[in-house]
Amino acid sequence: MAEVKEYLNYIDGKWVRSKSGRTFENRNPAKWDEVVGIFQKSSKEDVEAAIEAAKKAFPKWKRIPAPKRGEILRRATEIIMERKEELARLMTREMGKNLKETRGDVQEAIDTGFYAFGEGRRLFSWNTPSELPDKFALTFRKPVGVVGAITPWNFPMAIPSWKVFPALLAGNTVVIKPATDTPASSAEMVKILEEAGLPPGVLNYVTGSGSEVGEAIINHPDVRVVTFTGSAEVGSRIAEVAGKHLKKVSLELGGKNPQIVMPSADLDLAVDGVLWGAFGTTGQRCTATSRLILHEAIYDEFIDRLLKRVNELKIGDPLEEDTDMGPVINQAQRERIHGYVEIGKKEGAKLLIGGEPLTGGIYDRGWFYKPTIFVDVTPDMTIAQEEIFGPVLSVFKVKSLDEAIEVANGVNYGLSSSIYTTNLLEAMKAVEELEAGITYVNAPTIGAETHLPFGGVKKTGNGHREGGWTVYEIFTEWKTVYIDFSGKLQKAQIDTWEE
Ligand code: UN1
Repeated sequence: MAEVKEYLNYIDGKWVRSKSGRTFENRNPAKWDEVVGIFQKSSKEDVEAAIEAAKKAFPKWKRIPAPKRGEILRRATEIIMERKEELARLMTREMGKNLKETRGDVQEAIDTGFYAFGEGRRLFSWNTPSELPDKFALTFRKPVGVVGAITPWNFPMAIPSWKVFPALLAGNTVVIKPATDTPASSAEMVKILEEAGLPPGVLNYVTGSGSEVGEAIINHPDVRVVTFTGSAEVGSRIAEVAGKHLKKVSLELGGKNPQIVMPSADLDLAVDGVLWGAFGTTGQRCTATSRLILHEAIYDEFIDRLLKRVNELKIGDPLEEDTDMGPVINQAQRERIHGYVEIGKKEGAKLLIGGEPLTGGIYDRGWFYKPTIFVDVTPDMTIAQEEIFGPVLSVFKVKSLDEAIEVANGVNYGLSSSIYTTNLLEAMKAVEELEAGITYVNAPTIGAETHLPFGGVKKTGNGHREGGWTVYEIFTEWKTVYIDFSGKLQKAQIDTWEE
């Protein structure tokens, strides 16, 4: 077996061990016995050093013109492009999703990097007429300061890139804490940014647990923005602490995303959609389809076609090109998913397929779980309401579009949503009525593109949107400037203008 690589923290431009002297292993969820890397189990002291470095680097970094900051991101993105295949393979080993998907994950980082590069020559702001003569009213975007980025394991490079690239482009400095299940992909991203010429201290990388490293980041007074993607529970804790310190905070939390299928839909297309939405990434996306809402007129037919296709899914080693579905991320998560399945059965939902771990052969070496479908699910059940984050789909039968929309909206989350129909009026109504940050028509709930706003309503977040131009609202503050060249005292709201 090849020697296992030890990854260090990156603080003030140097790769260093944790002052705690502790480390942790990152294992391949498809092959328990394979250690992907050894990482630093950092403490509060490491976080303080990283924040100190970021604070020290900020005054210089923010003075570099945005187009020039963008040049560094462009170089980094070009390196990611060159190394795409190798990065995807590493990511599959640490996260367990198949190669097609990890290539897509790296591609999201590439798309985000080039968008950020372009934004260096935009970062548009507004000018507007003053109410007084000989006076300009202008606005500018300013960086906020030190950003703390806490990222999840399901998109090991894409989500760090959504946060780090725009934060840096806007002139902030960053401390990133990646998920302990997937720290290698973000370490590679940091190395690439270093190679592309990012000055020391501008980006710092500290690995370790949420309770030590995450808490130290969110509680530190010098971190002015916290950006987090993960569970609603942790998000709410972050908002509480950030509220106490009056920090800016951007949260991307859970989803319970519905796909509605109406009688006029192309059923094969809708089956393709739900298979990809529910079982792609083994159901471990915030945008995953966890609820399928079928009109009664096509219910039986649809379930038949869906079952046939689920049985054909190839579940196995995600490094093999034809694998559709890999394992779930870890043992705790598999137990959690199974716990929900047990609750579903107890509450009276009918298990149509799956509902247990896969066993035998390679399955005994990884955290594999069968694609699982429940029918006869009613909106009040736990599996209809809570985010499971695994390959579990709940199916509902409805009599009308109105009822479908009512079921779709009857949860606390509102990230993504989808309707399959060829009826224009139904499509428009769904677009108008579905309570979600994203609605797809004749496409699955997953597959957001990086240059559009990404985020959700209700408990999915706190009103921010990542992606595209909207992410720059998170990482900038507005400066309003009035320039009076009248040569006299002019009083807004009081003086009236006369020739
Ligand atoms: C997530 O699951 O947190 O739209 C992000 C999608 C991906 C991003 C998902 N582009 O499914």
